[in-house]
Amino acid sequence: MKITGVELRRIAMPLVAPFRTSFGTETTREVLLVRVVTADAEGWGECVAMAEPRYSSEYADGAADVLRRFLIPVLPGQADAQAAGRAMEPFKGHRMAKAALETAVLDAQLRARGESFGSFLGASRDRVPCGVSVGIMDSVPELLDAVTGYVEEGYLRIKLKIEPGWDLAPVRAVRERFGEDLLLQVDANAAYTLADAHHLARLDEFGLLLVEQPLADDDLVQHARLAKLMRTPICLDESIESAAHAAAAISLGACSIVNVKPGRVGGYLEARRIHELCRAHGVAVWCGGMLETGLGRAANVALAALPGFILPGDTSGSGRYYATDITPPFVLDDGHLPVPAGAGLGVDPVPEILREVTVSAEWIAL
Ligand code: OSB
Ligand code: MG
Repeated sequence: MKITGVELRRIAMPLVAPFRTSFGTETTREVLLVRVVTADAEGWGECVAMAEPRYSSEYADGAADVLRRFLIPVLPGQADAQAAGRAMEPFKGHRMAKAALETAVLDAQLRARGESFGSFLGASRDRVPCGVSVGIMDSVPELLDAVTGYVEEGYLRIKLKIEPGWDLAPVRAVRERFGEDLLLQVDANAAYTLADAHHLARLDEFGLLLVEQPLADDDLVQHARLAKLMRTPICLDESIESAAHAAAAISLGACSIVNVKPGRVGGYLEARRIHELCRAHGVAVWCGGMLETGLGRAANVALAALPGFILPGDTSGSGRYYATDITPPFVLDDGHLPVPAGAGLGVDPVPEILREVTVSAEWIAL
């Protein structure tokens, strides 16, 4: 497949409500989109790097820079996703940037041959159960209102963002209001240290599915210690940037569940490898999210349909974050989203909407 050029497009999407985590508050999602053009088809990749390096070291402007200077120039003349991935390997890190370019190449390749992401990745279902990530709020009543809305929309699992000072009380309130059958989990985004182990163990009484990334990104050994001190299963997000990290975490006993985010691990091919590895070790995985537009969401839903993705993902409907998505919206049906069946991602940006949210676009000819 001959790639003739790549477009880097910056868009800004207003969120329906501010989204607060232990690392910051978002009101607008600034996204870098990568569009690969070939003679036969175009492909899209959404870079999940955020505007500022708070979730991880990557950020959107940095991703655009490394793509423009290093990653796009080494794309082979004849490239498929695997070849593109190999060509980018000598450059360290920048996994979110690499993932976006690899995904755009994969989308173009699959569109050209009429195969869907789901079929290519090995999806075993045509719809996936959906959870929702609920931000930190100013008060518990405000949180209960938000969770009530999501439960009424049909979400099958609720994830509460936590941080020191916003943990036991909100979790207790949600558990008491919605009962023991609600699938409930929490995500600390690395806001605690091992010195908080005793406090974190108090979450055990709430019957949570998991606690996600309680300690720092590089604290695998501390996570293994914490795992021995609490009953709630530990799930890692930020700590797992590759299949090698997942293997290390599993052998150390640092986690018993993995949040798979394709952007964080360098793309859907590496995400699939992590799925295979975890499946072989009896470690459950689920698909995380990064406030994706419909383009990234489509690929995530396809990944979430693989057989090892046994927990509901952060694969919410488009309306969770955006009043108007750049693609036709993903809408929950009975708590599930359909896996797109069309070629490639199976969804396209709506040209007028894409134009409205575009901040800048840059064409790099190859
Ligand atoms: O830790 O999973 C996370 C959003 C941005 C950065 C990190 C995280 C999140 C979420 C929301 O929890 C996931 C989503 O709904 O897309
Ligand atoms: Mg997380």
